[in-house]
Amino acid sequence: MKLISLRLHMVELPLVATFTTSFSTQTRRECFLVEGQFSNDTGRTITGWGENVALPQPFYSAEYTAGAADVIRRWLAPALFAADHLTAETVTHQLRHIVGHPMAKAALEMAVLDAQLRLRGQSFAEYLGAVTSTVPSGVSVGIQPTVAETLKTVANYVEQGYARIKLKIKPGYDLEHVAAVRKEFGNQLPFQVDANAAYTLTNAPQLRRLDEYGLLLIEQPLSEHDLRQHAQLAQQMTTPICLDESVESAQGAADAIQLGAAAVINIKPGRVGGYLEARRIHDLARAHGVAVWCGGMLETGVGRAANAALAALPGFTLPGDISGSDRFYAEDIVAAPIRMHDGWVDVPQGPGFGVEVDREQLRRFSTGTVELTP
Ligand code: OSB
Ligand code: MG
Repeated sequence: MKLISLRLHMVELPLVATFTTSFSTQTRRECFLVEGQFSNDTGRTITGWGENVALPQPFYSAEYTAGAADVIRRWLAPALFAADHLTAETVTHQLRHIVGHPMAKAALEMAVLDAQLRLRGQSFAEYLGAVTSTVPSGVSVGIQPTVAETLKTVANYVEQGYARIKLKIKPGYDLEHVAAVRKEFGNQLPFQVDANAAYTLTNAPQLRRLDEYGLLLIEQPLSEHDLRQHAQLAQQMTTPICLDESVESAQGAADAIQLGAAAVINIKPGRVGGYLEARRIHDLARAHGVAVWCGGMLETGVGRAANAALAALPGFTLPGDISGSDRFYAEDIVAAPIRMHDGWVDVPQGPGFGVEVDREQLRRFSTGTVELTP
């Protein structure tokens, strides 16, 4: 394919409830969708969609929404416009001279993938090698100001039928909340925590106290670059350590596994530069007997649909952060967003990512568009 034009649709969607992590409180989602126009050898034109998952602030990772749009405009888009035979499988190669910016690159790879698969009439799930048509749906619960509010919030998601609860934690908002959730909902509740790098190895004695609550895992307790420290922490506690922020590539995943720093890996396609790298991490982890699950970045319907397909690969043996669209949004920007029922979401089966962007909704939430041409 040849890239004809790119349009970045900057959007701002209100969240149904504020979402607090150890690094920030989000009240709305500011992100952008990438709309790519492509032509194939026979002159057919086709549209493909991608989503940029960077947050507005560089607190989770170095990337941020405006920065991702800027690097696409100045550097990534021109490199793709220069390519004569663009395929999803060669996007990474075309962009390899630009250091970093995995989320910006992933959004572009998505648009190429979606277009390529639509041309072929193939679903993303089939392309990836998905082995199931539904995937278990977990929910990520933000830090609540009080234990009572944590219990109330978790109760609501448990009643809705979510297959797994992940509670965000930080120092001062950890043991007490975890203990209360276990006591209230029992030992059968699939339950895990995510610290978003809020601790250091000196907190090992406190973190170790989480061991008695039968958690599925603790996600990213220490800072992004603390691979060795995560391995040391793993020696000091029985709860499996899962890495999120620390894993930025298949190569990094291999190092983490080798070091004993990751018993489990949270795979987020944006964080690792795209869905093809995400699949490589899946393959690597599976070969090593390391469980993986699909993380989330408060995606709109486009990103969530693609995540559901990824999570249908055989190595995704733990429920992902693939909650229904209504967990974050009263209204989405795709026609039929992901819905959770009885703890499951359907893997989209239509061509490409299998969702249609609703232009009217896009206009409603739009804060501007950036037009890019060769
Ligand atoms: O650490 O998994 C995380 C959202 C933004 C940044 C980091 C994380 C998260 C989530 C949200 O936990 C999960 C979701 O999108 O459902
Ligand atoms: Mg995380």
